[in-house]
Amino acid sequence: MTSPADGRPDAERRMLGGAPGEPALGRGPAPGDYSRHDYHHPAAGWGASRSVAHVLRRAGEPVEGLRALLVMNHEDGGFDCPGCAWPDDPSGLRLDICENGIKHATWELAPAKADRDFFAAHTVAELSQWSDHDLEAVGRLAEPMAYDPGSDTYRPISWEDAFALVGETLRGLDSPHRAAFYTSGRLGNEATFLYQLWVREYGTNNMPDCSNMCHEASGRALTAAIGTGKGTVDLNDWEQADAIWLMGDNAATNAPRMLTWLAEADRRGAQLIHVNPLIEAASRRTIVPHEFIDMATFRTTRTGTMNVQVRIGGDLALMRGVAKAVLERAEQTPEVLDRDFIARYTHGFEEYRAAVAATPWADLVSGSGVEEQAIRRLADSYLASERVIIAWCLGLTQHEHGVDTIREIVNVLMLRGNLGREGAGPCPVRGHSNVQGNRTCGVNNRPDAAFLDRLAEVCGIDPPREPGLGTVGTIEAMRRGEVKVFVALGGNFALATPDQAYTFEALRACELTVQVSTKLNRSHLVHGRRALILPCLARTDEDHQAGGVQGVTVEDSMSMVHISYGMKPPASPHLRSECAIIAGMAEATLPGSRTPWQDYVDDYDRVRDTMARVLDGFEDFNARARHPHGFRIRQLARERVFLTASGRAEFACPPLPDDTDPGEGRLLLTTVRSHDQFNTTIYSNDDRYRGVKGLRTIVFMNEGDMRERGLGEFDLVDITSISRDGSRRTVHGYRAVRYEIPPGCAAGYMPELNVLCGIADVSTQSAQPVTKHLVVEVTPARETGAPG
Ligand SMILES: Nc1nc2c(c(=O)[nH]1)N[C@H]1C(S)=C(S)[C@@H](COP(=O)(O)OP(=O)(O)OC[C@H]3O[C@@H](n4cnc5c(=O)[nH]c(N)nc54)[C@H](O)[C@@H]3O)O[C@H]1N2
Ligand SMILES: Nc1nc2c(c(=O)[nH]1)N[C@H]1C(S)=C(S)[C@@H](COP(=O)(O)OP(=O)(O)OC[C@H]3O[C@@H](n4cnc5c(=O)[nH]c(N)nc54)[C@H](O)[C@@H]3O)O[C@H]1N2
Ligand SMILES: [Mo]
Repeated sequence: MTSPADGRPDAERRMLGGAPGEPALGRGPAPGDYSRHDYHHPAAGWGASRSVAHVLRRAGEPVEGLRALLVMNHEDGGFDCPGCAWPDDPSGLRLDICENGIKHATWELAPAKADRDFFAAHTVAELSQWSDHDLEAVGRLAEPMAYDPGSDTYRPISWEDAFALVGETLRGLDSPHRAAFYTSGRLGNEATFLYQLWVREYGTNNMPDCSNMCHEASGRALTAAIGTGKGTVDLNDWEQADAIWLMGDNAATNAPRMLTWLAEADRRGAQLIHVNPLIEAASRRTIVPHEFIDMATFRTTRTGTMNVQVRIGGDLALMRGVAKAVLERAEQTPEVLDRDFIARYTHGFEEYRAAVAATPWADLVSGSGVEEQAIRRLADSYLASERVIIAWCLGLTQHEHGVDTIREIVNVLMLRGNLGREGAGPCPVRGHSNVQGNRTCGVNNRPDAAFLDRLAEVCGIDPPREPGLGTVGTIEAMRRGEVKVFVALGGNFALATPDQAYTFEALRACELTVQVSTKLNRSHLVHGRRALILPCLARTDEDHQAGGVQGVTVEDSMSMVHISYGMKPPASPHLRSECAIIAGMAEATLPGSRTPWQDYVDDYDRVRDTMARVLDGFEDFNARARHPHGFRIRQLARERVFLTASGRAEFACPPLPDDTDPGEGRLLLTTVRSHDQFNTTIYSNDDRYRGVKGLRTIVFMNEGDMRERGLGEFDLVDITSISRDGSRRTVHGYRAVRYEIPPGCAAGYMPELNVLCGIADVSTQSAQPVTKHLVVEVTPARETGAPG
């Protein structure tokens, strides 16, 4: 294979936006023509179908692709879509697939062309100049590889030698805390359990995960408020709700199967409220993809009844405003509050009422960027709806005040008893297909004592009790030389994390980096002194072990657990399952271990039997996982049993954020996904619903903010972020694009713009990087380079 066309010697620098006067290179395919138009079509529907046809053609495996799709998310013998965590339809009536799930599954179905010949032909220095799209587009990884510094290439290594290297290096460290073990939310429950068992038997809780960048704030807020880190609603509730609020979520792109449920809610007259600085596609209309008559006749259904264009970081003030309007109304009409619920089940109401009363409307309006009248209209809608679900995603979590904002959502819900009853409740929309299951099954750098006690008792190990490092803590510790071995079970740590300059140095300072992956990515090129790439089976691959074909379980956003089987022969005969790779590393690390690692790998039922004894709600796991739709982990808060210190659901009175005004001449920048990417996996440079074609290195800006800076459409700009610690970072050669976004706000794409998030820019509430809340200056590009 030859090098992609744009393999210029400075491509890596330009991808990072580090070349003044030159248009930045995105991480997608080599840029060509670009354009922008207004998108007026409904979400999903025929635009999605065309896009799917294109993806299948490009994959060159339309038959495999189609066969895979037909069993995706099906109750019997299907595999769980490796994309997002939106639940499957329990009625089985709907063809439960979506455009982006199809893109995702076909991307995984690629042949294993990243093999020894490929790696022999390309040095790491050369591959570093390839775009991230081109790296993944090589195909699936074929066999284990080890980095050879002499030739600057990856060379084949046997599985046994690879495991021995991991074992020796870990055993040679002076403390288990010198190693960190990352997970991305794709890992099935069984492998998750074995992974944390290995790490804790070895002796550390250094288990950073993608949740540390994703919904950590949701978990912490809900645990404090209602005694569970998860949402309480399921799809039944979605079918019963009179109002669904969707805050900080681009559902048409990131959870497209939700559109079906929004459309159905509209048909029964529910209020559908979208709170977002951008008017996203899900707030308009959709053609429900499984309704073939609608598809054929272009009949659309509404998926939004009200848009509230909040300013970036203004959600807490907005929700406080809703509470204020509700409490004001209650002075005349006390019945608008659910007094019985408040009295029987909650704690702290009077304090909250006083705090709300003391907050002037002017602060709520300036904090949210929404007029008082509009906030009152939102409150009227809230009061007019008997059963309300509030759902949210990253637009709320990746802020300094993420935890407080979610506490405020729970406050508002509790005022009218919208918690623990049908059709109502809080609903975090999770990201990766099994990110929720990872936490349930023990991946957590701050495990609770009860879980560790059970693990110790059932598995006969002595787990460490002190909290371990999360994602940002791990980067800092690697950079200081305190963590020397970094193991990643999936994901793309180098790119998904903030502050690439700093993070790359941190990874390069390691003695050993180990990446268990399906496809080549940046994290294989930014590596330690020694480095391994260990290729694993993907969700779509059949998994054969001594005990026969194995399935793995996953948990969706609504706590449903079910089993998933691969449906095609493995991409390469040299791949191993994640369970087998973990067991191999564990045996090499812990020679005296009494854990039956090989027995677990032979038959995953044995892992599930152990899990059933350790994890709450997993009784009879093997049998229940095989029910047609699996089972739901019992949610006590749904039954109004609150495992908080007071035994009640807690009102909270967080102060209003003081960081909504970025300062004179500055903007708040939020980083989002385009329609054609899955996190760091970039399929194309298009963003269909936002009307962008062919370009990812853009910044969406308010027209007035552009005028003030003398900027026209597509003008080249430099973006400089001002970090909390005062340090500055610049990306050069982006292009300004006019967009309907509140003044003072701007948006651009992750992972390109992660460069701008300083390592210090971390929420003190959740330890999450504040990637939806960067303070920036946007200026015309310093030198005008060649027209791009
Ligand atoms: N196709 C596809 N599906 C995915 C993913 C993917 O990359 N591609 N990623 C998966 C993962 S891991 C996750 S976590 C989810 C992510 O799903 P989303 O949370 O939808 O992801 P983002 O693209 O980051 O979009 C954040 C949304 O929040 C809005 N927003 C930004 N700042 C604010 C704010 O201050 N307030 C409010 N109210 N809104 C704001 C943005 O305009 C955008 O609509 O999707 C999952 N599903
Ligand atoms: N600026 C900014 N940064 C963000 C975010 C943001 O909104 N803005 N969002 C954050 C969020 S929500 C998340 S979840 C993280 C995502 O962070 P990660 O989860 O670390 O990143 P992904 O891009 O999902 O990882 C993709 C890689 O996973 C590997 N992979 C795919 N399938 C499998 C599998 O089945 N098994 C194994 N072992 N490997 C597999 C492939 O090699 C692929 O290259 O990014 C975070 N970073
Ligand atoms: Mo995520």
